[in-house]
Amino acid sequence: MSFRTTAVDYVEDVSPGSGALPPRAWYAASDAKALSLNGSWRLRVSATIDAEDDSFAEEGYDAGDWAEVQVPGHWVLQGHGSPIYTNHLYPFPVDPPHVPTENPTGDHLRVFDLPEAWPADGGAVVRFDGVESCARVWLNGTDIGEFKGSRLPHEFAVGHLLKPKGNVLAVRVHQWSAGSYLEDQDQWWLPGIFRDVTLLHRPAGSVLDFFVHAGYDHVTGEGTLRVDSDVDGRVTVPALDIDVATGESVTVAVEPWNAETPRLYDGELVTEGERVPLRIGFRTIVLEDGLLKVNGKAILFKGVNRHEWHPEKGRALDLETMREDVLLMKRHNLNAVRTSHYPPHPAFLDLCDEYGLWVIDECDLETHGFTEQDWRDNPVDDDRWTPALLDRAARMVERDKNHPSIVFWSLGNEAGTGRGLTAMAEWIHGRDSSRLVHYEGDWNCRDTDVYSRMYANHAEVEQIGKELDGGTHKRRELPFIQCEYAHAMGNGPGGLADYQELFEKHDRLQGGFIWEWIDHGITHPELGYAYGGDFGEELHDGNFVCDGLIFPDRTPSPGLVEYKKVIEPVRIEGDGADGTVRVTNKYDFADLSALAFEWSYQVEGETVESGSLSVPALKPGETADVKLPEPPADHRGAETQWTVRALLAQDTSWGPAGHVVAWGQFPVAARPLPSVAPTEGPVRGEGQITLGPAAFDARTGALRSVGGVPVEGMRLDVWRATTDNDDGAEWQTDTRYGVLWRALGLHRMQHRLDAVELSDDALTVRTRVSPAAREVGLATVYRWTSDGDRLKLTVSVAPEGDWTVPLPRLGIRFGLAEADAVRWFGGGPGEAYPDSRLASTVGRWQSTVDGLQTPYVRPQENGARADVRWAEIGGLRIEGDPEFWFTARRWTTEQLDAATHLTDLTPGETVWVNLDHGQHGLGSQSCGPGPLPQYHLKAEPAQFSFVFSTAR
Ligand code: IPT
Repeated sequence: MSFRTTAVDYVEDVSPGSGALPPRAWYAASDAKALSLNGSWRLRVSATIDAEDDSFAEEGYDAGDWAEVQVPGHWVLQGHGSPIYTNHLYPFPVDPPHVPTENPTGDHLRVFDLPEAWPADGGAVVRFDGVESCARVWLNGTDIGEFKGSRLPHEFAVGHLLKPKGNVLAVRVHQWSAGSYLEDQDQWWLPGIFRDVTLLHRPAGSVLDFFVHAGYDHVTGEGTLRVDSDVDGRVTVPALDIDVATGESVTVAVEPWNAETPRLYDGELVTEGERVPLRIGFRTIVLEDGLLKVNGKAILFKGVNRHEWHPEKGRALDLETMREDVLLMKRHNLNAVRTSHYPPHPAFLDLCDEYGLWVIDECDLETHGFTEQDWRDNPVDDDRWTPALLDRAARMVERDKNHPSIVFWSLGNEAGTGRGLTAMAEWIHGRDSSRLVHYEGDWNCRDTDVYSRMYANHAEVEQIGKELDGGTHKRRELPFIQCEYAHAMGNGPGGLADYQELFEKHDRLQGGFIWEWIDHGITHPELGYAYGGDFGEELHDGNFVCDGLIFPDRTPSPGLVEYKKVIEPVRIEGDGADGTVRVTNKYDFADLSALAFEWSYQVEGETVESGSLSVPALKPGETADVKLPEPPADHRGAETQWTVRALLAQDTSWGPAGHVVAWGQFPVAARPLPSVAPTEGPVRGEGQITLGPAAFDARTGALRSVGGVPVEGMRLDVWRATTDNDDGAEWQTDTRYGVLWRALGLHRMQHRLDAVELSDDALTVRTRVSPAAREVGLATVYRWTSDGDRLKLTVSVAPEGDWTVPLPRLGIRFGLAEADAVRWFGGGPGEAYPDSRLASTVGRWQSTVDGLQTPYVRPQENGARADVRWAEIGGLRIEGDPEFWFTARRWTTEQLDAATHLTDLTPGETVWVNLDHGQHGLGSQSCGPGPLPQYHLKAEPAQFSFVFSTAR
């Protein structure tokens, strides 16, 4: 016996739906009337698909007591139900195409009148740009169809149903459907009508679908334009004097489009009933000599994976937020974006055309959860699902085909392999031969035009670059990209510069896309930003959803600042001694005429003179040696350096004049190391020992004060609050040091006091630092000397026992009772770590203690400043021999380690300062490889010194 009515069978039907119009090119606005149906809608959420009947769709239904919801939006972010985060696990039993009985269903209702000026003739369509995951639609009580494919547009013909006043648009949205099996992307599950709803007038003779073909011949400098249109008409491009019929080709001299100089020509497609604006970019994409070339040139992707995200609105992004993403990307030297893992709001692609970004447009497809059952029953290898896959491919390609920025069509992400993918690739190749097909899961490149991988380590990337990776014959003929690499979860990624070096060295390596753009944290009243598990989910993947280069509020993280430096389009190297700077243009297309160069000269980190530098407008790949001016007057004995910067010469669409694009620094005179002649000796007094400006505990030899500034708990420190990349992912096969460190007990080191020795010129404290239950230890000697004015500490560390792991950090830490302002000479302004330090600029910096913190959504080690020569904090001046890593925070490392959200960190009275001789690298092991061996902080004998005095 069945209790189900046929009216709900569509939810578990593998078909894409029924009633929708064929997909077609998307455009924002034409001269045809349009009515946005965004805004406040009525909402009723039920626990199941059939708890309520569909009478709400009928005219006259009174929804007065329903809630209100904003469209575009997700109802779970507007107080109805909760978001769920899983990486690849389906949050429901895997039994395709079935979904749970508990299937939150949001009935949406909107009543609207037609505007006065709405023409009486012609038809109309209602367009949904994105609804998750399945919807049934009624207009004025008539069922007009149902659809799946959350991040794809669906249009329905409704002209015959419209009336001037009181139209009732009813949309029933189900959170789960057969379509959910195809949408297992690593992100929050967020049901709702999350993109625009628009009513479009369709005048008689209006435009249907059209395809702009705009190629560029880099040999002749000519572009060829042909606009194929389902409805005949004319195509005009005033700036090019083009006025041709649709379907007719025309070849004229043009400026080509590329991501660096994104020349767009405004045009128009005019049919009998409509004028549609066109923005045409001429470019030709080919595979040639095993390389992807645009307009005759092999390009290098400096990309990022972008999910649509807003901390309050989820995936319902407004235009300004999209623009902010594009501007941030351009200002950080990125040139490419993969729309992981679904087609974005179409307006985002308009922005990519306009500002210039290469795009991998990815289909709304991922079946990653089937990996749990060795990919059995994977929909992409089951013919019953192929129509749904082809529908998704067509909806993406047809919608987006007129964007010059799109280079690749991507079949989807993490969907295993199967016939359905092949069918998609075949269809796409047949429909659009002017672009290439991408899919990462196809390591043999059976269906694809590029060898693409994710998280391959440096060594493998190098093998691939050298073409020593083998593979199928077809693969060997193809270029290589990393569609995902460098996992930006928490503190990191490390190792970017090392990847970039490989990408630039081997032609076959055409760059990559960092995982990922933004942390998907959700604004939360108690937690700051919520992540997986914070909404009581049954299954979740914690903060794996916070792995972006920008924080949820779009503040750039240090990872983005590092990436900007690593991929800068101008290389500036110099030789301080002979006073020349070598400038190399690393753009693919642009010369350097848009940039102005500036030199400055620093003494002890402070700029004493600066001026402009004339650099020729080098073409891509060219290098010039440019003479620097005579260095400013002699600064004998001081550390001096040049800094040369490349700035935007004029305001551009994405950055103001003066915006720094690239820079280089090179030393002239080396730093004089601090020296303290040990002229004083320690004096034993009443319970304390004094030495120069310092007082020590007589029994333990612990430092108590320097020049009257109290100092608490100074001792060796090897622990850091492990980063997501230290901890690694549980499925990582590589060594996960964060886990090993904790198992070894490095977070609970004991300090055994062996001796306090007073000699004529030094106080020496001998200790052994080691964890309970283990034989490994660090014999640690603190040797204090003074010249009466200043106090020098030399720490000597000798590992004992069998150390099989590197150290998290090696240095000293201590507490200061009163400290806020910090000044330093060294790397800044932001944090740096051994394998993420290119962006650290040597200079004089200042901050508050709070300003030194990097707000990783899950608190962890952060905020170290590299190459610090000296720092002043809390009345103390500290000079290093050699330079050191400086960190200060208003909580202990233990508190930082224990915190799960930023709101767990409550400042105490004491400021804890770490002065490190070494830090372990960051790597990318929360999904990819750990730090390269050269960035490991090996447990080996070490000696380092600090000189303390009171700050001037
Ligand atoms: C890879 C996914 O493609 C991406 O969506 C994201 O989940 C990323 O990992 C991690 O944040 S898949 C991984 C198993 C290599």
